[in-house]
This record gives sequence, C-alpha cells and structure tokens, in this order.
Amino acid sequence: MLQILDSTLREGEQTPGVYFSPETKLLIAQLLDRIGIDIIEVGNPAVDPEICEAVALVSNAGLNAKIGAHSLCRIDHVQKALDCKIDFLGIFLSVANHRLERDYQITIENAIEQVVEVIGYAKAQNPNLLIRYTPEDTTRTSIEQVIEVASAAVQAGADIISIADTTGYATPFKNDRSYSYFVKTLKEKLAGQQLYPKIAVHCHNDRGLALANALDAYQAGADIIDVTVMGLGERAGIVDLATLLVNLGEMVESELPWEFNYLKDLYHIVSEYSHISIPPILPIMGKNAFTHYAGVHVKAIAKDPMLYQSLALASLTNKNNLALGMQSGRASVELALEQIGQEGVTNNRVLMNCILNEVKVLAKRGTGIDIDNELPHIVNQCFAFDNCE
Ligand code: HCA
Ligand code: CU
Repeated sequence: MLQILDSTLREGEQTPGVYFSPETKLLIAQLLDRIGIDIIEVGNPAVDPEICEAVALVSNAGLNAKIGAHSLCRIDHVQKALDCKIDFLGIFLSVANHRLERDYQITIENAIEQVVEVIGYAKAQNPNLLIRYTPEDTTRTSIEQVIEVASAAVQAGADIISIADTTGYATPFKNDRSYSYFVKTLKEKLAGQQLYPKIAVHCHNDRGLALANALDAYQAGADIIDVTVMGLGERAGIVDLATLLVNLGEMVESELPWEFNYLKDLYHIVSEYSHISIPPILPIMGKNAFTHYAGVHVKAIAKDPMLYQSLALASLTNKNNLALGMQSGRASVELALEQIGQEGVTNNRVLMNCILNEVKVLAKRGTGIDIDNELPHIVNQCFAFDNCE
C-alpha cells in the first residue's frame, strides 16, 4: 500500500519567511496523524536546537505516524538527529557529477564511502530506525551513479531510497527524465538484492509538474510520496497534500484510508501559522475550489452541482459556494436570495431586475460581492426604489 510522507514541518519550513514553533509543529502533526499520514518529517535538528525539541515533542505525543528528522550525510549531524528520539531518519547526499565536482569537490567513491559509513553508523546506534537515503538531485544524476550509490546504501542499512527531483527537472513522457523511468529502473536494478528497499519520490514544482510527476511515479510503482500542505517548500514547493490524496483516490481501487474531514482544520492552521494565505484557486482547499459564478453555470448547478464540477468532495473539504458579480444571471440572484432567507422576493420581476442590475454595477468595483452582508442592503435599496415608483 502506498504511504504518504508529509514534510510540511521540514520542507515546508524551508519556505522563505515560514517558522513553526515546537507547539505549532505538534498541532500540525496531530492533524496529519488524524488524516492518516504515515511518516511526518519534523525538521533537521542540526539547523537549530529548537528543532530537536520539536522532534522530541512530536515523537512523545503517541501518534501512529512515524516521526522523523532530516540530516546531512555527516556523523555529527546524524548523531544530533538520533539524540532527538526518532523513528525515521532521512539522510541526503548527491552523487550528481555537477555537485560532486563543483559543490562538494569529492569523487563518487568518496561520496559512496561517506553514505555507507553514515548509514552504518545510524543503523548501529538504533537498529529499529527506518532510514531513507536520498541521492539528492537524483533526476539530474546519471542512472548508473544512482544505482551504484543506492545499492551501497541498501547494503549499509537504508530501508528507503528516495528519488528527489530537487530542482523540479523531471518531466513525464520525457524518457530518461521522467519519474516512471527512474522508479522502474531503480526497482528493476535493486530487485536482485537480498534487502529490497522501498522507493520514495520527492517532486519539486519548479515546472508546475510536481503532481503529474508524483502520479507518474505512483503508476510506475513508487511506495512513498512526499507532500506538504499547500505545496509549501523551497522555491515553488512540492506536491500539495490534499490534491495528491484526491487524485490518488481516483487511481486506487480499494477504499481510501485517509480522513479527509481533518483537511480543513489542517490547512487553516498551516495557513495561519505560516502567514501564507490559501490561494483561492488552490484545487480542493482553495476558497473558490467549489464556488460557481457565471450565470449559465449557476443555473445548472442549482439543479445539480455535478453538472459543473467533477469532484463530489465539497462537503468534506470546502463547501459548495456561489459567487455574485457581473457574470451573474437571474438564477444566481435567486440562489443568493435563498441563501439569505429572502426567497420571497424572487417572484417580483421588477425587483429582481433591479437587484441584478445593482449587482452588476457593484461588481465593477472589482472586489466581489459579499452575499451575506451586502445583498440585504441591495434588496432594501431596490425595495425603496420599487415603492417610490
Ligand atoms: C533539501 C533538499 C531536498 C531533500 C530531499 C530528501 C530535495 O532541502 O535538503 O532528503 O529526500 O528536494 O532534494 O528537499
Ligand atoms: Cu525538497
């Protein structure tokens, strides 16, 4: 069964300006756990002592999810992570030529030695620890080098190998640049080994392809997919949790193991504490994700919302909504009046024309119309006008 790793507290905290206190991390982790997330990456303890505090706090909360830390491939950093009480440890070191030559200035042999030594050390300290090794920037690394280091990492004790698209370079349908190519090749080449690792994928969104890549990887047999709430993360972030779950829901045959009901609280809390508002057009969780506006659309959805939407999830995530403005027609006004308990007005043709006209005039402010607070005033104004005539 596919597992979800949430990295809102680690990758998400790498969004410029974002900071989550240990208490906030606990609150977010509790909601992620209720949704049914399998692994929660809480942070890199070498970055700040407070991150160790957060990892320990979340670890001690009795959650079902495995609680983990992220670490550079260095014994001293790994030791810092081990000191914070973890079930899971993600260790990363690139073996891409450009990184080896221009960043680390070491050979691939040195890199492999380092990976083997550090993983061996972590496993020796805690044999029950779930260890993920990531050859960072995997998708821009020669597949031979990825296979070589991944095999060595598995021999040394890695349970998971992650294919990281660190720069959002992977592209579906582009043969040796696609996730399906990396997942299938890696699975095939590691299959002969005695210890068979799980394959994880970490897809960045630089080209807007993170979700497409994650689904491509899933179809190719990936075991774990990394996500964050709202897709937070470095640069353009990674895969958005809610959007992935909904799309997986359509690909998975069996009953879904996730509790969608908690998504709303989770997104609001992450948005509040990250000071990043939920984009209104964000799929699933955005304010507009189930809102209908144009007159023809509203006329149809008054009969059945599914006439203009393909997801029936509104009640679980974000309620069905109606917007009023220049695009509105009579049906929109009728529905909006029902919403504010003024359906009695809808038979009065003159009044309805006045209201629709007024709505269209106000819409030109470009700020939208607040149905609950503004529509009653519009109705009163039109009433007064009607009575004077
Ligand atoms: C990072 C890079 C990383 C690591 C992923 C991993 C990436 O911020 O350190 O360790 O699995 O995108 O490659 O997030
Ligand atoms: Cu990343």
